Amino acid sequence: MVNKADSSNRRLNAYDFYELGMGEPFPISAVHGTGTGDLLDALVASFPKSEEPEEDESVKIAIVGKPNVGKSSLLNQLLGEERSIVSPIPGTTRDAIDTKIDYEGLDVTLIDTAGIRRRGRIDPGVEKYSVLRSLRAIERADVALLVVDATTGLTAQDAHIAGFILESWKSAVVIVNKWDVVVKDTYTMTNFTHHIREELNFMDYVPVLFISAKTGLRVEQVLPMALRVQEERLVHLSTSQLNIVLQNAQDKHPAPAHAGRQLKIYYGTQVRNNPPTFLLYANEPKLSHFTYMRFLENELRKVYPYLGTPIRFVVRPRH
Ligand SMILES: Nc1nc2c(ncn2[C@@H]2O[C@H](COP(=O)(O)OP(=O)(O)OP(=O)(O)O)[C@@H](O)[C@H]2O)c(=O)[nH]1
Ligand SMILES: [Mg+2]
Repeated sequence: MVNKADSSNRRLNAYDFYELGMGEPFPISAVHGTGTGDLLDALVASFPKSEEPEEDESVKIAIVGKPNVGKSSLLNQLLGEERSIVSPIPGTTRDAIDTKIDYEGLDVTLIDTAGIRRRGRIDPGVEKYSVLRSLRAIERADVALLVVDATTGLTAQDAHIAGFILESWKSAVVIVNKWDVVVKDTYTMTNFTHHIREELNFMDYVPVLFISAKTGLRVEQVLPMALRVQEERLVHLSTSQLNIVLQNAQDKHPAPAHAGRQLKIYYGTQVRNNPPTFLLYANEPKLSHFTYMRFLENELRKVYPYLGTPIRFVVRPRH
């Protein structure tokens, strides 16, 4: 770190410090703040990447969704007591609240979060902070309960949160709340499910529950479903099972050729779980286009559904 690098002249000279042989010099000014961002980036990049699980071994379930959809009401129903503040003013819960419970002998942490506002509509200050807390809650969780409001239908903002859950490789259950106020006929639930499947077509493996956090309707199904989805993260598929799927899929529908070249997957193996991650060896990984990988994923899910859980393919070359 080369301090007091205030003028552009000094900034240039700072590079003389390369000669010290102590690695890259960072010209900064502690007074003016110049260069400190780069220094921080480099510092953070040098931290060891810890994959170690938190000491807390409990199953972590985050309750996420837009403001006012009923996240805190759901938490209260799950706990059977008024633990977090329920109010009709959007954005009441500013911080994530962790509640540890013992569910039939299993340690579970429920994380109630502040609502996630759509990007660009976040007020500065506290609102922004609470959004970051929500996204962090998803990162800390194993399973996210995505609570949506039945009275408004699924919005772009809900889909955005779902996208974030998927990007973080977390499992999800969609909870359609306030089902008590919906005027229903025989088809309402089917139509609503269809609507969700369409809007969240990148996540068609998620289970959907229709509940009322107010009346308690089907709330008793929420935790069993969340825990079932969590177990799917730990499923291990044998190499032989996986290769049968890969072979059959390619026989049924070979990868389309691009400029005369065609992806050929030779074999695969599950290298990780939580979530299930498959290493596939192929002739040319760069030929693995999204649509074909999606097809393979769907074929795999026909054999093992991985309810509510994303699965990951990593394609490597084998010459
Ligand atoms: N009719 C009906 N109203 C509900 C239901 N669940 C919640 N509400 C109402 O919706 C409003 C918001 O509920 P909260 O539980 O505070 O919502 P939240 O998602 O935690 O809101 P923020 O923390 O502010 O993001 C309150 O007026 C609740 O009474 C439900 O199932 N049915
Ligand atoms: Mg709340």
